[in-house]
Amino acid sequence: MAGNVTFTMIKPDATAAGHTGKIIDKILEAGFTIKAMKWTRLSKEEAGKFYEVHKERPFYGELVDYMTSGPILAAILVKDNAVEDFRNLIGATDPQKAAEGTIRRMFATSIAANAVHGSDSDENALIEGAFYFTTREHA
Ligand code: FUP
Repeated sequence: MAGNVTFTMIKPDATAAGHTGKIIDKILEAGFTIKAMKWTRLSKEEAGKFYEVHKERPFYGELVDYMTSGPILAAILVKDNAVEDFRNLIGATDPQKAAEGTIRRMFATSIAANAVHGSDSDENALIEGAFYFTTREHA
């Protein structure tokens, strides 16, 4: 059975453009509850570690630079079928390919600056949540 937890980050392009509140509204309207939330800024080392799975990809350096370029909002979200439902809510990685009404279609500017992150599996949701929050913070 699918888990009920996912992890998100509202990324530097979206926080800088003042879209944070509107994106949170969309997330709540879709039925997610917020279990933990943190306004923070990643160091190069932290961003490099978070995206370590992409280390060999050509866009890795750019991705790390971009993710450290400004503040982000990290959050643990709860809902039945959280990972899949949240991926549907944010839309495809490339905002031009994202469906009408999805968060990336509405707020993202490019494939790199794509407004939000959403975990791609239950396992990664837990790993990524633990990257930012201790168990006590979201107990
Ligand atoms: P997603 O799961 O939709 O966030 O997409 P990926 O895990 O494939 O990619 C993670 C991040 O790498 C994206 F959010 C943005 C960045 N990326 C690029 O900058 N260029 C690409 O061609 C693909 C991904």
